[in-house]
Amino acid sequence: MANDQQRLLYLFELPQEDIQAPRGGGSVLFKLESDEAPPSVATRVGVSPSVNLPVPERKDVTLQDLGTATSVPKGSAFSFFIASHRKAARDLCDFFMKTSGAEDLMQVAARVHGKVNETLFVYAISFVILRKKELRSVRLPTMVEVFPSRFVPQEALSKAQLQINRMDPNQTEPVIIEHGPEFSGTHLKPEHRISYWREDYGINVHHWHWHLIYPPAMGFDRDRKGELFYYMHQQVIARYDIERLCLGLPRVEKLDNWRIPIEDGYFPKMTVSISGRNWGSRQDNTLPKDLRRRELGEFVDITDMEIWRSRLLDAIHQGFMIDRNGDKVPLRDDVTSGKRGIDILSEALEADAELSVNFPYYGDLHNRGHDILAFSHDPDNAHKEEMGVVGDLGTSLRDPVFFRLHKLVDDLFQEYKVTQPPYTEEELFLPGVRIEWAGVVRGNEADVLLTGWNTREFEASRGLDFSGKPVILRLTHLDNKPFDYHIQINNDLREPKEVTVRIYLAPKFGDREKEMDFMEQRILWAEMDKFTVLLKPGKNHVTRSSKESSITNLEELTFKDLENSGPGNTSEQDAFNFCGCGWPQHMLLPRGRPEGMVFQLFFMLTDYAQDKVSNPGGVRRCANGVSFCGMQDAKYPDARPMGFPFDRRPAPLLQGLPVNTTADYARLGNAFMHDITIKFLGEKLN
Ligand code: CUO
Repeated sequence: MANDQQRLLYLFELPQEDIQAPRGGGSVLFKLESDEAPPSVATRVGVSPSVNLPVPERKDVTLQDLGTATSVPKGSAFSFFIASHRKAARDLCDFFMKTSGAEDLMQVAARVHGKVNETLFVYAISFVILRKKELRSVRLPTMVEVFPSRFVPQEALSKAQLQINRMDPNQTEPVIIEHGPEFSGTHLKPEHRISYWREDYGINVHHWHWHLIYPPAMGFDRDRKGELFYYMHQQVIARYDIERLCLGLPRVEKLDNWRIPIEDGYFPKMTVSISGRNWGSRQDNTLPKDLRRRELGEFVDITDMEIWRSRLLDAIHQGFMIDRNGDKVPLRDDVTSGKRGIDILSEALEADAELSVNFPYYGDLHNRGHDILAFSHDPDNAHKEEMGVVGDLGTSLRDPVFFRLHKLVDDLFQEYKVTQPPYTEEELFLPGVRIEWAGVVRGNEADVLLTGWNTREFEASRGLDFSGKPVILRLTHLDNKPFDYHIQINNDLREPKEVTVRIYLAPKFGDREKEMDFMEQRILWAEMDKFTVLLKPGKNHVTRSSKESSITNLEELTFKDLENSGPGNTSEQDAFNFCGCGWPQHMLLPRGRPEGMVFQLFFMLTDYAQDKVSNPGGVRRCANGVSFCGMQDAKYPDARPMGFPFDRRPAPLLQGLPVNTTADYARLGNAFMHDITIKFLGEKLN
């Protein structure tokens, strides 16, 4: 008898093949009762299935019930940035949400499979699994295995197929596809030097997963959803800029002039699916143009983008937005509704058409920005070309232009942030608690951290059919050696004190190889960890492993992991799907340099009594990705603004002295700064 995990897991396998094709290496078969199994697929593998998933006829599943879900053509790209595609997703998710329990969802989804776009299908079943309480024990397999063609060039996949065509039919050894660290281009173009980072599977999977949890216009809101859109993307930009500094590249420039060509092109070399449709390529120096994709209902003028940006800037500088009734909506935190100024701004900027205070007026700057860029090579469909990768949630970080667009978005958020009053000394200081020393230790060595390459294997043959043969993807990625933070803290109070420990990392020197002032370094600080600790009176030695980071997700679950995971209903697994979101652990540290690069760690303790967020019904703790992804069925577990204390201008005076650099914050006893070195070994880490 199949368990919930098995019932739903195989809906993710071979998304482009007939639902009755054997899955699980031939051991699993969806059997659509009353339909004839297509013999070509059912008999090809020649293994008799051990798990049969019977799917009775469902008269309640008709094409009409799917609304606009069938409007996205099969085999083509699906983009959450396109309004008509979002509507299709909403319709399909609403339909799947009406099911009750894993068996019902499996039957309905199996009947819908093959009738809608493949990416849309996977998006919708993932969305529903994440939101249905009764499906909390079901985990999602990694996108790398569901859609391998989003992670490696088509050439590599075709080579594997050719190899299979030529090999002895009795061979059972898998074919191995090696990929990286040389990715989409040569070093003739400086931007290619950082392609190992942009094309990393983990950060692209993270981005897909994050947007699955926080989608716009899907008929729901979440605590601090807008603020998290700002913060998660701000941190991605900060980390990208840090990586660029490691490589001697200048920091990314915002795309604020849509009337000049975009210098850097991007050639993904990948296909959307087995349909053979290629992701669109953008030549160097492509001029963005008004978008006229009639088949998608997408019409945007460059002028619209300029007007929307200008209106958003007006709102930021005036301190209020104007709603559809013409009333002012102040851009400040509202205690009654729980909405913060940053949420209001973010929902108008992202934009969430349902949550924006005035969608027709403030427009759709960020989503449409993705669209204009994704179609800049064929804005009017004259060439019938597919969108570029920047239009897809699971591939957009591959393209350098993603970061230029999101730098523009972040620039608007920062414009708002600098209008906010700096934190007062009272908000920053925690009397009675002092950090005596803090740093990092790896093995026997203090303050030197190491990065290098590593590999991770995935089964490409779970997502694509290679004539029923196993094919393994061996992906090279940046990695780091685990380390521990050590923090010595004196609690001078007479009683125990619970504190939040906040840890950030930034390069010590900017692109001019000079120490940065507070404002320059402010937006480069990358959050590394945030946790609570109970300090006893007197001396405390706190240690924390880098693997416990509040931003990271430790593992990508493969089909194999999930097949071996048992019934999948233990309490730790309960919160997993949500927590499965997070920055990849292997990308926790920036690369550094072969000769070593100096970074600064910033530690700060704040009063947990003030940071605490009450969550009625108790909090579902999970170790993964909380800072970037929040928590399931719970409020974001930190009352302070995200990015605190670096999200605002510095306090002009601290303890009576001016603040010029971050080191001036470390004058407070509850903060501490420490230099460390990150060395890139350039070889495979053991
Ligand atoms: Cu995540 Cu633009 O929001 O890609």
